[in-house]
Amino acid sequence: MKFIDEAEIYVRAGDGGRGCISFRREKFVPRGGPNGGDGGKGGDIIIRTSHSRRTLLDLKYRKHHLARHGGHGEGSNRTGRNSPDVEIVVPVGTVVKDAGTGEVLADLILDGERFIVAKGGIGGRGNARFATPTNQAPRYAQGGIKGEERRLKLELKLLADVGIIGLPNVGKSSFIAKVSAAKPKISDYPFTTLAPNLGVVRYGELESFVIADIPGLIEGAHEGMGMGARFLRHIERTSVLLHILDISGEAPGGAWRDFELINRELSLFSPTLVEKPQIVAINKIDLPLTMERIKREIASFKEKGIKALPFSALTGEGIGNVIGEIVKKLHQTKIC
Ligand SMILES: Nc1nc2c(ncn2[C@@H]2O[C@H](COP(=O)(O)OP(=O)(O)OP(=O)(O)O)[C@@H](O)[C@H]2O)c(=O)[nH]1
Ligand SMILES: [Mg+2]
Repeated sequence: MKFIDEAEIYVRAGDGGRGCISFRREKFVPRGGPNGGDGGKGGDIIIRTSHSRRTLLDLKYRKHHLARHGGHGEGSNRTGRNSPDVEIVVPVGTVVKDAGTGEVLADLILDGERFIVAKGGIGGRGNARFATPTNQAPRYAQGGIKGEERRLKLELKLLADVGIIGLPNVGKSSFIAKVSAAKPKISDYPFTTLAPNLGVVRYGELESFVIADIPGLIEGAHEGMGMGARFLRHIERTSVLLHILDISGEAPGGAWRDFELINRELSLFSPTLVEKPQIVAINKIDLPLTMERIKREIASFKEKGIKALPFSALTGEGIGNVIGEIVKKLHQTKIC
């Protein structure tokens, strides 16, 4: 289940400021010396990694990154200002390539790593610097060096942060389709999903996370029943599980029975999987039968100390709460 996130961006560092040509003018000093200051440095463009970013989504919307030019030098030996660097924040694991040649410029694997992708030009020297015993009044200064510019291709192998589990047909793929741009197959028969789907979910200004669904689980999955448990390894590295339940059908024992069944299969497959934080959400609240039963179900989960969130993947009702809870849990697990 490899899913490569990509973004192409254009970066341009700032040019260095011009050096200044100027001469001291003072009363009673007829021939003041040169006092043109140097130009300031243009800003660099820096790529920095942070665990707070999960995907390259925001860079698909912001493609141009320009740093400011350095200030020009001025008279009285005043140096032009250095311009601030511009930082582009990317997820840990991002590979930076030259978009033209495909050459790998950096493979950023540590949190907080910084890499200068385009250097700002240094400022030109002012005429004060060129004064020599034989030329005490130089009438020239340097221009600033141009800032580097580049087209970059950023690539990131996406790993799911959130895994969706549940019985077949509960609406796992419908959830992904509603909250991301992914277009998984959705149908009213069990085992519609034969291979995991990945979606990128955007929230807040710049944040996003990756969510994956897997084929539905049934009793005996750990022994190979249904699609079996072989897809569970795809969600072993996620931080949070979203457990979707459906109470619209005939379900003796209600949602709690389904909830326990899935958790039993999880623990038989892998003890670490069952210990991951789970968000419990009951789908299809747009259906009258679900609405009829929902209060009782939420109450019975509450008795066991579990918050069950009602939502509809069809109408979108309650989806915001589910996303909010996921984000909260991701923060708690220090992923976001
Ligand atoms: N009324 C209603 N139907 C829904 C809702 N969410 C999903 N469904 C329907 O439920 C059926 C199953 O949805 P899927 O998203 O394919 O379910 P799944 O859990 O991915 O199923 P498998 O991949 O087979 O495990 C489809 O017919 C969906 O249209 C909902 O909120 N309301
Ligand atoms: Mg599905």
